[in-house]
Amino acid sequence: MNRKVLQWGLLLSISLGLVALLPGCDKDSDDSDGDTSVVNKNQNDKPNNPSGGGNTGGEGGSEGGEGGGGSTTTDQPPQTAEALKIQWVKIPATEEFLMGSPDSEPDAGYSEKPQHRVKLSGFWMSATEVTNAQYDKFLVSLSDGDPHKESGSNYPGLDAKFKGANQPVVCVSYDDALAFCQWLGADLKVSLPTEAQWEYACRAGSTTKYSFGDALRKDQANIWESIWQENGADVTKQTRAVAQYEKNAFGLYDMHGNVWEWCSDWYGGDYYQKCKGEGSEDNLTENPTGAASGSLRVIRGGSWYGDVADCHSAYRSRLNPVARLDDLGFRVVAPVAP
Ligand SMILES: [Ca+2]
Repeated sequence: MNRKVLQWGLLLSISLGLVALLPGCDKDSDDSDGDTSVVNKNQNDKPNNPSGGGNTGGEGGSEGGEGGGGSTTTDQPPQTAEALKIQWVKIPATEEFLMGSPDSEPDAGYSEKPQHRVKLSGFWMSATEVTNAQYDKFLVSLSDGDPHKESGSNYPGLDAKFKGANQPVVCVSYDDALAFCQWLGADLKVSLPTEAQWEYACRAGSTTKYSFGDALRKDQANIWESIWQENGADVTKQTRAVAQYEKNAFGLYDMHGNVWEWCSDWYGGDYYQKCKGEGSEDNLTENPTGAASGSLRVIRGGSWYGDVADCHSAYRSRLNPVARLDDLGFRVVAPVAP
């Protein structure tokens, strides 16, 4: 598989020496051909034709004052501040879903196997990636010198093309993302999704490679293969406003592509093998939370800079939690009240 290096040059990043692994570059021993050359992206592919309109589509919006902090009930979404306009989608509990990739999947890394049975409680999830508009409200609440102050749209050197109000926030570390969750209101218990929650939500009942089947069209996600045209001209590849592409069966947008999304789990390359072998007697793992410890956090879903193969529903990647990249953001979840 022809892998590529994430925008090292581009980036800012900031984090030279800090990123242990690159999104889209699965370094598992049997999953890498060692090719880390930058792929010369073809910018002359067929223009996409985004579908799905510009409105998020969760069940119910959000209520309450700035900063949230109200209670959550089974039927009510988390009471995050109305001004934030977080659209919450209720993800139903499942007695079982099959997590991971089958042995027959050619794009699967070894860490995606074996497929194993997972049981999950219901939860709320934001219909979209957290946007700059939402994250900026958090930024302005911070005091000078706060360690999160230079994240998101405040990130030094971040190109203006990533700062649109409805584009997903980028250049947020794992801790930045957690701090945003806590700022929403401690009572709401908003957090990053576990990897199992993320994959279940992405699949939305599908058992195929992508939410939409075994192939992903260029017009169904913002990935490298997608080309945008606005006002009759090609547009530079970058993040795109959330909810411009097709939503999945749960009503979630951009689970494939746009930006990678932080998950709460420590990454463990052999974690699925342990789930398969150490679950209950029938190998059913309930509400898994990832490896007990580690140095890398899981990221999911691929990005505008990633290939179509790197954004399939079961694809796993991971990063040093301090990384701040221009194709990495997050979405949020909250528990459903009993
Ligand atoms: Ca995404």
